[in-house]
Amino acid sequence: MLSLIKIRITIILLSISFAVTPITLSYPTLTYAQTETSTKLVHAGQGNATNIEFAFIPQDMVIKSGENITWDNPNFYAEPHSVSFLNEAKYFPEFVAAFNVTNSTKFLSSDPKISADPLFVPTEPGQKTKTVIMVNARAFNPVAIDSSGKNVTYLEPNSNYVMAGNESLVNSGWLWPEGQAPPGGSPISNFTITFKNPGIYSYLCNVHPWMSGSVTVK
Ligand SMILES: [Cu+2]
Repeated sequence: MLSLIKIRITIILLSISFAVTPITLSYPTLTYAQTETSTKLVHAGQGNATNIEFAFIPQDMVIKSGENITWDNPNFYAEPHSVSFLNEAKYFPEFVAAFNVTNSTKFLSSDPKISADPLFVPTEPGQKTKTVIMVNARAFNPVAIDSSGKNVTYLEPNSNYVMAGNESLVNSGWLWPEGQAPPGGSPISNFTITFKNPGIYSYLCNVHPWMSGSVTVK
């Protein structure tokens, strides 16, 4: 039941996300000039409002240990992307999640001008808590979760994070084109990671999970 609600809400949010941005499937051939500096740049998404490429460009990077990669969102249209490294599928940061609150908890909208109620999961008889569906901060904000899965550290917007390599989740938060974060949203437009340890690091976008990339650290 709960997962059905989660899936439905995710589909609704995805539908809203795509409803505002027309998609075409003809992708141009893209070239990307890489400058020889210690910081490498990867674009999240490319194209224009009528021809969006949902991809990381370049998709696969090879760097030396100690080098940085910065991801940005260079687009003219307000479509967010994330850079999300997770070591298990269960750490995928969904947009919404179920949270338990005490039965007596009442939620009042902070803005009387909007028509809003939280979504509750139906309660079982005798249940001492109720379960409410809320947006998941780990999906939208920069965050790192250590290898134990228990220590959650929120990062500043546009952070430079040093990757240990065994994290459960490292997420950029939603990267918006410069100046296009929605009102009230975190103005995040880039994310930088310093890779210290050799290995192959795969990542995806939590808005468009078919967008993926990798960083090979030699
Ligand atoms: Cu994306």
